[in-house]
Amino acid sequence: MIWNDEFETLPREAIESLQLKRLQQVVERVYATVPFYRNSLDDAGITPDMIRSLDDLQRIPFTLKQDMRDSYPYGLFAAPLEQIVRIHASSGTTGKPTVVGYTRRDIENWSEMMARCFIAAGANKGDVIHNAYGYGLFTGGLGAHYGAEKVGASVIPMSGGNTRKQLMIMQDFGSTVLTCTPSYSLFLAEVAAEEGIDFKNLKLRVGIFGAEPWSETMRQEIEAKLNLKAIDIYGLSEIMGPGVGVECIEAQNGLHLWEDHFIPEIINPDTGEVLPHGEKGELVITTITKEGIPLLRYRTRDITRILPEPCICGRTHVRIERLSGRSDDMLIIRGVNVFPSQIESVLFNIEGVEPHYQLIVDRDGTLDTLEVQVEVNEQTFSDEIKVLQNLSQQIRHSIKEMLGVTCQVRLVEPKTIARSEGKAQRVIDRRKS
Ligand code: DLL
Repeated sequence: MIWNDEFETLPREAIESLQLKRLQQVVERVYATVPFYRNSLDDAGITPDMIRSLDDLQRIPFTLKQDMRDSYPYGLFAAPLEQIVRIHASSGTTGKPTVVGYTRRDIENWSEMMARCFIAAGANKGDVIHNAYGYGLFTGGLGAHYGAEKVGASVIPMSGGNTRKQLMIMQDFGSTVLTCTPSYSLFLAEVAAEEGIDFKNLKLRVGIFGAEPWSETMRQEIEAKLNLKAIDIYGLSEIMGPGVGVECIEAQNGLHLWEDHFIPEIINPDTGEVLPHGEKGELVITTITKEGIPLLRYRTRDITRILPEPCICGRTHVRIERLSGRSDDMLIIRGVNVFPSQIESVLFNIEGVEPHYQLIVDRDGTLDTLEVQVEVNEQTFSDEIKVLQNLSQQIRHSIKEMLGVTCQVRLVEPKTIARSEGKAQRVIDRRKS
């Protein structure tokens, strides 16, 4: 099923000519209305009429998260506040949040893209969508909500938290689709097991999970524990919120990125050089329909590659590969680049280990140290010391073998690593403090 047949299956040439027209319009718009863009384009010696082909996009300077912080709160808005009908913000780990504003048309486009995502994920009218993304300044809750309503499904606006109540509602209301972070879905599974609730007796069919990195192995774990198809959804508040890209249920392989609204590029994060399709690097997105806060060449810091091959589902928009981490939360441990998702993959393939872990990075003198704290299951925990020692040896060994980094492993009791209702905190980097 496809929500918007006309736009989701446009031939390549039609997508590109639409992109060029819209790119020209957005460059004109920000040049006229946003002093930051006028200055940065002037500095680069570019005027809007110089954008004559999609290749000219490469002449435009990047926009960074810091640029958004510097113009806090409304400095990058391209529409007056009278036209802004919604404001969201993403909480950074440091300093002020990044603020985004939406015009009525922006909300309509966002709902349309989220509707496409729900249909691509296999949800539809008649579904009961249990939305456990947080409602509030975070874009997850309301973003999914509007898309679900647009599709005509029955939305339950649960928001995060109150896990036992979530399970009760899921059972009693007959929820068929679950939307939340992947880590929260596993927490739901854990509490369900404590309560003696078997997901096989629930009506859930599909889960649409995103907002944080997760691995293919975690997908298998979620699908088995929650007895549903787990679909990956990507988005970021700066660009829109959830729904920038989504997997289709037909292929479950790569996320279609809505190219009639966004132009994706992949760059080398160190040099800024644009990389050809298929190569891995940092995703850069230009919004071409947004009115409230259009962004030119926004550096997402997310690492992926563009998969241009046609998809079996019939959508013509390119796919991006499952996100494999961020260029800025990439850990460098004694010179080795390590993404938390790689460690996760190693852990999840080891018998007796639970999908809950935390990485503690520290410094001993001049030497970086990595401690991997991971929960073991009840059964393993009650085993002899020797068994536990062997298990931690095995984890150490696998991580060394797969990633080339030496670490300490600390096996912890079941349910001791803090659970999150939203994004899980996987890394504690003490070197920074
Ligand atoms: O997390 C929007 C969202 C809500 C997406 C619900 C999907 C579902 P922010 O809080 O601004 O927005 O965080 C955006 O989260 O740059 C990625 O690093 C990460 N992220 C989002 N989706 C995925 C995903 C929302 N599917 C940041 N896989 C992004 C990996 C993801 N990382």
